[in-house]
Amino acid sequence: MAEGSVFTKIINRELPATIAYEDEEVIAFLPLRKQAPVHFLIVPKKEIHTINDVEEEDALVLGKLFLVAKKLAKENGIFETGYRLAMNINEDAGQSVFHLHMHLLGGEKLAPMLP
Ligand code: DGP
Repeated sequence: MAEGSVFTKIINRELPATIAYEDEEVIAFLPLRKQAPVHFLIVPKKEIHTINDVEEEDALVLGKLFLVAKKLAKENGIFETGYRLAMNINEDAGQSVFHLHMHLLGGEKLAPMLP
């Protein structure tokens, strides 16, 4: 897949987004359409397409996604009440942007994953 996912365009400021966090390796921003009152996308700047493509060298940045999630959960008042971290991988999971990302969802009672 060629470089230049929609998220890379956000990182490069070629597309607008509401950015909530950024450092050298990770960016977090609001999705186009929220699926919960609190919803962020937490994205490694390196254009890794899916979890299937991660390498040993990506371990640190993957860990950092969780640290950013925790920080955003705290800042958005859902640290104690609870939240969900989710990644969709490939077609059956409904992945639509092939630049690895973690969804942080919360701010309401989320639908159980095992009803
Ligand atoms: P997924 O289905 O897991 O691949 O999630 C893709 C997410 O990306 C979804 O929340 C919608 C969001 N998204 C897609 N295109 C854009 C965009 O151009 N800007 C922003 N901010 N979010 C986008």
